[in-house]
Amino acid sequence: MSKKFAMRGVFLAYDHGLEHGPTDFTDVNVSPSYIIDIAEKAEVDALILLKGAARHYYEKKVGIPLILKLNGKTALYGGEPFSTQNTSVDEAVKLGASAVGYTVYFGSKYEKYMIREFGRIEEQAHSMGLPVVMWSYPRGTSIKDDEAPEIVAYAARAAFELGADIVKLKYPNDDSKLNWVVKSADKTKVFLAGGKKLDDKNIEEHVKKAIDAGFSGIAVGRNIWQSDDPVERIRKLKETIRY
Ligand code: FBP
Repeated sequence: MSKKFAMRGVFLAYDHGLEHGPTDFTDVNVSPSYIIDIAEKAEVDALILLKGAARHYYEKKVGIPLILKLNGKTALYGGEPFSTQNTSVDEAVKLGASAVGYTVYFGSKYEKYMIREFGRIEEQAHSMGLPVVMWSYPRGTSIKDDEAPEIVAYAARAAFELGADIVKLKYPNDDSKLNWVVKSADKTKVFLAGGKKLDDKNIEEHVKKAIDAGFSGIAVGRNIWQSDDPVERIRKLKETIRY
């Protein structure tokens, strides 16, 4: 299997150990090797890890492209959302990454720092030929509804203006605005974020509507590796997305 990074499809996210803590995990999916096994069996289009898991578990022989997430925060922190860089683009390359990822909490009191940090990362990654994925999450006391279509569209446009190749967004709470979100992102490819585990039907319905409106894929975690049959879930999602 080639490691060529596709700008569409299903990305399997597994950075929750930092973002949420092990509360999302069971005895089984607590191990990154379980996730890598799913990624390989289901041939996902990319795997999203932080540097710790990547260093211990992502080897050259893993045939799935790696997106190394460069920033993160814990759920223990209760203030205005602020996610800072914990590793570099150089380290991502050393770990075998094909792309890098970064979360910006637009609307947070600290957005200026994240925008600045993202800017540096974006320029360095692009100068080294690596695509950049932005988790574009408006959040904080000034954001009343992060699923309002105008807020999701703003998050999409902000990612385009800041040079992201791919933007990961929440599903807006008005289906009729999905295409406006895609248009707002212009050249930036739009991916759906997963969220808490829904029933199978719900997530596939969301994905279908999003793809019909021009989304390029989904970057999903819990809805896959918390399910009883992760490989089958991915197969269904892939069918909805591109086959
Ligand atoms: P899920 O599909 O499990 O929601 O994962 C996607 C993701 O963006 C992860 O990369 C990240 O850890 C998590 O969601 C962040 O979730 P939150 O909304 O709690 O910040």
